[in-house]
Amino acid sequence: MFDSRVLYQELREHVEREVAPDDIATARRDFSYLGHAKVSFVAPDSVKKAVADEVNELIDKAGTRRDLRFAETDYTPRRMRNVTRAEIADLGTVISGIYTAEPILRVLSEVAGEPVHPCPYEPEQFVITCLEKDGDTHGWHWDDFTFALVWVVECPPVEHGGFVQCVPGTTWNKKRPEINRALVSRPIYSMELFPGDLYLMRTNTTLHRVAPVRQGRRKIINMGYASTSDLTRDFTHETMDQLWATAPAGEV
Ligand SMILES: O=C(O)CCC(=O)C(=O)O
Ligand SMILES: [Fe+2]
Repeated sequence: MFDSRVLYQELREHVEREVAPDDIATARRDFSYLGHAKVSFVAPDSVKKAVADEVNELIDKAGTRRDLRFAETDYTPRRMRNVTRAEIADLGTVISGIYTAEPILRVLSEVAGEPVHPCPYEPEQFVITCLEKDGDTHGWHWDDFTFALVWVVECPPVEHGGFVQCVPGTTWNKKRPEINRALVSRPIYSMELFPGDLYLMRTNTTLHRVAPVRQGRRKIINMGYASTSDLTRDFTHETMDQLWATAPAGEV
């Protein structure tokens, strides 16, 4: 049986003893220039393994296929299997505990250069995504809230897709998303990822996507976080609300 107190203790000790000021300084610089940074040093292997075990279990238990496109992101494709925040909180224990863990919030705030808060809108707090079929992709989009921390559980070699691409310094006009305009206006950065990696992205001003997977599987958990200014802003949540309201496409 999983003991969340032991895991929390390991996380706290890891952050206190193993995270070097240089790791944070490098990530902070990348994050401010590029809108994203690898932060794989945030958690020890024991925590990554506990998160990965829960992700694998919940995909098998509750994963739902989706095949959607939204006007608000220029109809870019979302072809994937998901487990929602509500399902993760109901069926799991590790992820919801780690999400609000103070040592993680502290490191993320240092990398971001500003306070990072749990997301006040529950459906965007965390979501599991599995890309498993030829052509599965999380197409170009922005997120509503400022930050996302992505834990990579499984990822195919870059030759088979599944890497992340992003365009920092872009903003989301939901009525006129003009994604192709953003793509030709600024440099696109691509990030190779491996199982056990974590990355932080400024997702409200960084257009991003996961390149289509051709072979193999890609499993992640995305944790969304708010900036201080998000906490006092009014949001609309079209894409998330549609994502979870839509009847599942195909098999479970
Ligand atoms: O799978 C990824 O690396 C990114 C996921 C993402 O952008 C999202 O869930 O909004
Ligand atoms: Fe996203």
